[in-house]
Amino acid sequence: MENKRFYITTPIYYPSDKLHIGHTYCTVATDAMARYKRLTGCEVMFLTGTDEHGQKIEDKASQAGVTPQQYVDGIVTGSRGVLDLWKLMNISNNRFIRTTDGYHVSAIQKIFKKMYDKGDIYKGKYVGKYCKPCESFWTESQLADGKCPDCGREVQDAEEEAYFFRLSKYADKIQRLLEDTDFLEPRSRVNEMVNNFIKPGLEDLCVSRTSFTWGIPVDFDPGHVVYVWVDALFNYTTALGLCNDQYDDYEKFWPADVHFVGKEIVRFHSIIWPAMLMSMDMPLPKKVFGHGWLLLDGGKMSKSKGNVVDPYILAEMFGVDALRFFLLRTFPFGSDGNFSNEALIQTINVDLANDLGNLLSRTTAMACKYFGGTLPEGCRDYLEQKQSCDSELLAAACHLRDNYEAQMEKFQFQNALEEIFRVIDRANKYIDENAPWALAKDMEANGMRLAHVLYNLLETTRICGVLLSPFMPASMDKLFEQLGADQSARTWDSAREWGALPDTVSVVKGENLFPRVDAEKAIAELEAAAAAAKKAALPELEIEPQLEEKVDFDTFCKSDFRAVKVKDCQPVKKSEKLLRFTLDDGTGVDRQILSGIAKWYKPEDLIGKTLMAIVNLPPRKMMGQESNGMLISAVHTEKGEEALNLLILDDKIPAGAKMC
Ligand code: ME8
Repeated sequence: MENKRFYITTPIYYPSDKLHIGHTYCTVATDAMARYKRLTGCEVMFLTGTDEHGQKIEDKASQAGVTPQQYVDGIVTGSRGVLDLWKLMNISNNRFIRTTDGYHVSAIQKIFKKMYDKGDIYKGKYVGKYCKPCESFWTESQLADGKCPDCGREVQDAEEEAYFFRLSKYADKIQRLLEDTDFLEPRSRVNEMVNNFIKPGLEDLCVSRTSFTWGIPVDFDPGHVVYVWVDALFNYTTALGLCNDQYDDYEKFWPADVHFVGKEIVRFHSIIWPAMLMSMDMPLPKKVFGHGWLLLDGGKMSKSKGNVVDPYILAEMFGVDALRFFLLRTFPFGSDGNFSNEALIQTINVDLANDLGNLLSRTTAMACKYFGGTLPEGCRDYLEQKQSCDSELLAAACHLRDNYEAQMEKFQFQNALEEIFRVIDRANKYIDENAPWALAKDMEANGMRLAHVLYNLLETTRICGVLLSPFMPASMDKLFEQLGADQSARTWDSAREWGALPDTVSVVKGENLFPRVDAEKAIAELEAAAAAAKKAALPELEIEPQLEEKVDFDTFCKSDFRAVKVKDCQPVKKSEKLLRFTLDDGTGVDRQILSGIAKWYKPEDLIGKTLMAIVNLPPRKMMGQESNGMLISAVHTEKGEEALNLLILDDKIPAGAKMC
C-alpha cells in the first residue's frame, strides 16, 4: 500500500507578546488534524513556529531595553513562552521553525535573489501607507476610512527606496486559481479576495525596507531588509529544506496539503504566497483554509485592548483535553465564535462530564459490580434475547467512522464531534432501554444478556474513544485503559470493526476522567485570575508627568506653606475617606483641616507628627465641617493603585515654621 503523506502547517506566530487562546485555537485544530491523519495511517509533517522579524519586534525590544533577539528568545523559549505552551497543550508538531534560525535566513536570501534574477523583483521607490502593527503596506485606495483595512488602526506615510515584487503580473492566474479551484476555503473567502483585492487591480508589492534593521538583509544590497511577509511565508518550504541543508524533506512533503490560517492573513496566503511560488516555479499548496476568530464580547482579542484570555489559566483549571475539546466542539472552524467561560464550563459539564463521562463510568462500574470486571466468554456473540436497540446501537457505532471521516476531511471539527456525540447519546439511551440493574436481579436467567449489553456499551465507547483521540489524546489513553482496550483496539481500522474487544475483556474502574465543574466557583476564580493578570500587566510605578505650564515666582510665593503639629486626629462620621485634624500652626489658635487620607492612615498613628500644610486656601466645607487649608502629601500609582504618603517632617521643626 502506498504510504500516504500529509503536510499541514499553522501560521508562524509573532512573538511580540505572549500567545492567547486565539492562537491556541488554530494550533489545537492543526494538532487534531495531524493526529487524525496519523491515526488513518498517513506519514504526517506538522509544522509550526515563530515569525521573529519586523519593525514591531524591533520597537518592542527597544522599549524593553534588550536586543530584538533577546526579546524574541524570552517569548519563544522563556518560561510560559510559545514552546512551553505547545508542550502544555500536547501539540504534536514534527518541526518548529524560528525565522531567526540561520538556515532559514540564508535560504530566504537565496530565494529573494532567485526572484530578483528572474526579473520578478525590481528596485523602485515606495510611496504609500504602512500599518506598523500589521506590518502591511497599503495604497491610498485600499485604506478603509483612511485607516488600515485589516485592523482599523492609523497608518503612516512611507516613502523609501525599495524592491518590488511583480504581483500584478500574476493577477489573472491568481484570480483563476481562486475562482476555478478549491485552493481557498471556505468558499466565502474567495469572493472577499477577488472583489476586495484582485478586481480593484493588484499592484506590485513592496518587498524590502530600509527604515529599520531587524530583518533578513538583502545580501546583494546592504541596507535593505526583506519584507517580513516574504521571509515568513517561505518558512513553509525552508523548514523542509528548500535552499538549505538543514532538512531534506522538501521533495517528500511539498506541496503542503493544507495551510490553516486566520481570516485576516488569508490575503497573504491566497494571493501573495501563490504568486511568489509561481515566480519560483514551485508547486502551489493544495489548500489554504481561513478559519474564523475567537472573539471576546464580540470583539477581537488583543493585548492592547486588555481582553486576552490566557490558555495557561484555563488549562490548569479545567485540564488540557477539556480545553482542546471545547475549542473544536463549540466553534465552526470557518466562522467567528464568541469565547466565554460560561460556554466552556457548559461544554465540559454536558458533553464530557455528563454524556461521555457517565457512559464510561456507568458501564465500567456495572461490569465491575456484576462481573467482577471481566465479562463472561460468549457474551459478544450472544444473540438470544436480541432487541432492536442492539442493532440500532451497532449500526450507529459502525457507521460513525465514515461519517466522522467525511467531516474531518472537510476540516469540520465541530460536525465530526457532533457525529460522535450522537452515538454517545444513543449509547446512554441504550443503558436506559436495557435497565441493566433490572437484568441483574435474575443473573441466572439474564446474566448473559446483561453481559452482552455491557459488551455493546464497551465497544461503542471504545469506537468513540478512537475517534476522539485526535482531540483529547491523553484522556483517551486513560479511557482505553479503563475499557481494557489494547493497542489493536485503538486503531483506525478497529474503529469500523465491531468486536475488537475480546468478550472476556477486563475493565478497570479508574479515575473520573471529566469531573463536573462547579460553575459558580470556577467563574469566580477565573474572574479573580483575570483581575490579577490585568493588575500584573499594569506598570509597576507611575508618576504624574511634570506640568509644562510655568508659574511665575510671585504667584508661587503667594502660597503659604507651614509646619503644623497634629494635636488630634479623628475619623469623620459617615465618611470613609476623611480624617479631621486639629493642628498647632504656631499662631496659638487651633487650625482644623479635613483630609481624604483615611484609606492610608490610622488617626492614632498621626497624633504628635509634624506635617506640612498650605494654610492660606479659602475655607471649604466637607461633610458639613470646615476645612482651613490642605495637608501636603506625595502621590504616585503602583500597579494601577493610587499610593499616598503625607510629608512627615523632622520633629525639631517648630509649629508654624514657614516653608520656602
Ligand atoms: O499573523 N482567534 O502571526 P500572529 C483566532 N506571523 N485566531 C487568532 C486570534 C483569535 N482571537 N488571534 C490571532 C501572524 N489568531 C503572522 C503569520 S504565517 C506565514 C505568518 C491567529 O501571531 C491569527 O489569525 O499575529 C493568525 O492566523 C495566527 O493566530 C497568528 O497570528
